[in-house]
Amino acid sequence: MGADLFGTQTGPLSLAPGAVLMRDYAQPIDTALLAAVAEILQLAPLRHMHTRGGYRMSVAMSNCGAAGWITDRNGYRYDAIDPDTGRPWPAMPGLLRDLATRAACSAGFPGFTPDACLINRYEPGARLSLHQDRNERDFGAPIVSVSLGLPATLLFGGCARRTRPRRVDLAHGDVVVWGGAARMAYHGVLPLEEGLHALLGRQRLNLTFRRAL
Ligand code: MD3
Ligand code: FE
Repeated sequence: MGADLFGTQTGPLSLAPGAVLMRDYAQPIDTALLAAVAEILQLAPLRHMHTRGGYRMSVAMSNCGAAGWITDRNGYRYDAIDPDTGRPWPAMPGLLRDLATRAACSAGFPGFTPDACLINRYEPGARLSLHQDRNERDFGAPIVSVSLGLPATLLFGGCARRTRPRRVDLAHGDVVVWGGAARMAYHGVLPLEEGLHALLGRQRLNLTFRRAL
């Protein structure tokens, strides 16, 4: 879209074909989002999962929705049951689901109905190495990401690992829709820098909404 009289970008910003950044999109409902996430985390506490290779992830994770993303000695997959509690993941609150559906629609992906929401919690130093999201059944559906709390630098490359990634700073309230050609792009997050956020303190939360099953 356009720029305001200060030259600041307003409205959706195209990062690459299929990737749409909407600055501050979730900010108007941030406290309600955080309250909903806090309730989910009471039922399905954050935990540091382990990769197939046995490494403990620096990012702590949980999920809500019909399916949750997990990793352990058997690798990456989606499962309806939280392995730590033995119960189904908490239901996805309407507020979260509707935010993802609205954002996807604004980015040109009408009818997005996520069945999985992965909650990533970064503390200073936590990072996510370059990867593709390929555990979902239908790559035709986009992924919607919502950043809350401390800012982070996202690395965003191409569909081949060798493509040199670009850096995109993501701040509290920013929403990105990753669909089309961007859906299979390699991406990662640089180590979180120290800081104190007014609502979240020394952490960053990232919500990713997916059509997993
Ligand atoms: C680009 N999460 O959970 S969100 C992940 O900030 C993940 O916690 C990061 O990568 C985080 O898998 C990045 C931005 C993001 C999410 C999905 C993508 C970028 C993407 C899928 C395809 C391309
Ligand atoms: Fe990812």
